[in-house]
Amino acid sequence: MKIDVLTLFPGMFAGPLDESIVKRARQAGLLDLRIHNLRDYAHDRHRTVDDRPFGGGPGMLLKPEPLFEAIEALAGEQTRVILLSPAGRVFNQAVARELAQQTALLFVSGHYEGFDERVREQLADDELSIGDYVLTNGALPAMVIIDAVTRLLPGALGDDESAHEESFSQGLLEYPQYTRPAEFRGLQVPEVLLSGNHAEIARWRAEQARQRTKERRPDLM
Ligand code: 4FV
Repeated sequence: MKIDVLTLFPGMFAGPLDESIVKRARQAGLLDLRIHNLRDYAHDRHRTVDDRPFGGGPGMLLKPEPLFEAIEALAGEQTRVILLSPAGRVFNQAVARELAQQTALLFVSGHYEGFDERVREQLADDELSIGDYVLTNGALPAMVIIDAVTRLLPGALGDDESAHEESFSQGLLEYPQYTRPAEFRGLQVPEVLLSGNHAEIARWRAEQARQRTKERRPDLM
């Protein structure tokens, strides 16, 4: 998969995407990730990327010219252009699975009060939000989504890491899990998990996942 990110803060991407599973996926050629500075597509002396909103109001907006030039330069036929903003559809595991099917993604991370509307109208294939809160810019949302999508790429997870038995894979929260020692400070691991009776263990886990989801996230049921 090819992922391009357009941002005013390329430096923020150094680190989170250079570790663990994402690092391995990049080294294995499963993910071709490139970070682009929007300011490189502004050609006036001050490399201006923002301006005041027509009609007044607080803050600044991202201008159309640098964004159009950058997106038209970076997006190919197959590229899905995704704006990141609180006005987007809320990202979740189902959307992560959907994006993991694509061949090329271009994330446009916002800043200031957001984008000139013509960018949204003319160039966006999709718009995503990582949650109902306001961040300083769209760099973290891009990293969150890239992390969730990368681990779904075939071959990204080693065999000791599994994508199928986890939260949201069956639409439910994950069941409680335990590892050695079987007793810790008098706290016992549930007997059923030590029984070796795999059918019984699967039943217990399914029931635990249902109960936990019902208690904590009835909206998922
Ligand atoms: C955001 C979110 C988000 C809004 C103003 C950047 C900020 C600034 N993006 N999910 N929540 N963006 O808060 O995606 O432009």
